[in-house]
Formats: sequence, C-alpha cells, structure tokens
Amino acid sequence: MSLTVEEPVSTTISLVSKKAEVAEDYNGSYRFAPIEEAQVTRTMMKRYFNTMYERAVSDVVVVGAGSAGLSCAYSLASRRPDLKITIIEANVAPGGGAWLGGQLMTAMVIRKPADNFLREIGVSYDDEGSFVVVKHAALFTSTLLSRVLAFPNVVLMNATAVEDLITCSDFEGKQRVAGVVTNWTLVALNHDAQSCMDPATITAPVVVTTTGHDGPMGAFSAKRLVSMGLNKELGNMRGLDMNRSEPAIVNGTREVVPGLVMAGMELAEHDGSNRMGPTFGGMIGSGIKAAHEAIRILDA
Ligand code: AHZ
Repeated sequence: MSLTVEEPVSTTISLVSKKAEVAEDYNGSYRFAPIEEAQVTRTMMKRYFNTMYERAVSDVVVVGAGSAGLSCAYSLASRRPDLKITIIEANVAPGGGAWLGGQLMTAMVIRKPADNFLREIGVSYDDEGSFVVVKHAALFTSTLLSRVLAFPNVVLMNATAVEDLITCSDFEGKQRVAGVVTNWTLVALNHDAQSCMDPATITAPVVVTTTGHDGPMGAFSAKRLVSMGLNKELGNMRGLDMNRSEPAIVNGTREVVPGLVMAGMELAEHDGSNRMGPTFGGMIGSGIKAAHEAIRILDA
C-alpha cells in the first residue's frame, strides 16, 4: 500500500521535502512519513502538561494502579462518564502485584462471585467450582488496564508518587482530605539527597487510596493518617487467612476519613485484618466497593 501525506506543520528547520511517499513495503522499500525531533518532544510535552493543568482539579483521584485501584477506576468510569478520574501510580509499570498469580507462578485465582467482573471486562477463565483461574495474571492486568485507559474520562499518571495528602476543614471544623500532593517518583525518592524540590497538587472531593500493604511506598495513606494525627495507630496487617481476609477487605472498604476512601491491601494495614495471599477476588470486590463509596460521597 502506498499513499502521499502532507509534511507536518511545525517547521523552523525544514529537513524534509514538502511531500513524501510512505510505503508499508516489507520487501526493502518501507518508507515512513517524515518527522522532526522537536515535533515528537512537543507533542508529548503539550499533552503531558495540558493533562497536569487540566487534572490539577479532578473529581476522583485513585492512588495506586494495582488490582484494587484499577478495579475501582474501571467501575467508577463505567458508571460515571461525567467524572474526571485521575490515577496516580508511583511505578513506571502500572499493575502493582497483579502481574503474577503468586510467587513466580502465572495462573491467577479469583474466588466467586468476583468472576462476574472477569465476564464484564472480557477475560476468559477456567471454572474450578468455587473459584476461577485466569491462565496468566498478566492477561487479567493488561486487559483491565487497557479497558481503564480506553475511558475518555480516565487519566493515568505513572512514575508519579503521592507524597502527601491535602487536608482542609469542613464547615463543622473537622479535617477532611481534599486532594493529593504529587511528585515524579524519582524526585520523591531523592528528597534526602537534593535540596527541596517542591511538589505539585491535585485537588479532588474524593481520594481513593489503594497503595497496597507496607513496603517501600506501600500503605502510604494509612501511615500518613497516623503521622497527621487523623488516626491513632496502624492496625498492622495480620497473618494469612484466605477465608477471613477477602470478605473483611471488601466489606471494610469505606471512607476512613472524610474525603478519603481506602481499598485493597492498604486497608489490612489500617484495620489490622488478615492477608489473603494469591487470591484476587477481594481486590476486585474492594475496588468496586470503593467506586460505590466515591459515588455516594460525590452525590451526597
Ligand atoms: O506502586 C504501587 C502499586 O502499583 C502503588 N503505590 C504505592 N504507594 C504509592 C504512592 N503513590 C502512588 N505513594 C503508589 N502510587 O500502589 C500500587 C498498589 O498495588 P498492590 O498490587 O501492591 O496493592 P493492591 O491492594 O491493589 O493489591 C494487593 C494484592 C495482594 S497482596 C496480598 C498479600 O500480601 O497477601 N494478596 C493480594 C491479592
């Protein structure tokens, strides 16, 4: 196939001819449409900073793009296309711990009734009776991620860390969470080595925090609530008990402080509930419940 395209518009230095032949020819004559280096940089920059500018005020910020955060974002975006949903993920790769089923094994176990969600997003599975198995956790995570990103009202800012919560007083003088403080993760990790590099902010009436259990960055908001005096102490995640932990996480998903909904394994650190190990139905259910909570708060 061969067609002619116009030269792109930006031209301080013109290195390319006015018209160029492009050809998808795999016999040695493959030709690309012309491009200038600055066009690539400006294209990315313009979109990135426009996004930062526009999302500085969001409706819902989801902190963490693991299985709970992504399930929440999907559920929220599919119910409420009118909301500006902004996901902040500290890692370059979104997905958290959901790229493998457990240890280094690929199959992902999901207990019923969370299999409903797999049908909704179009992930196939083997039915094992009381649970289902997705052949590779990456199939679940990549499908969910692609569905989430396809919603026009969802933005994902990865390699970006939430390094604080914004608070304000409500009309009764009570503290509420009113947004997040962000920085590029590489900056957030280097505050000790550099002089102050101030962060940016995103204000939002609802923040859903899903930063996972304790780790280098995990349980971020749960720990910050304690250091801010908005919670007395951490509950600390308990030992593995699949049957107790999954319902505890789903049913416990809630607005822990006005304006802040907590979901996924971060809640185990906040509440002192058990871990479940490699079964992911609880993360899906918790993400969906967090979406319901966010909508309840926004509609109140
Ligand atoms: O990078 C983190 C991960 O992708 C991200 N995150 C953490 N701190 C952050 C911060 N700013 C922005 N300050 C941050 N992002 O949050 C994501 C958490 O994903 P996860 O997979 O770790 O947590 P989850 O609660 O979605 O899923 C937990 C899965 C587990 S752990 C477990 C066990 O230990 O027993 N069992 C299951 C199913």
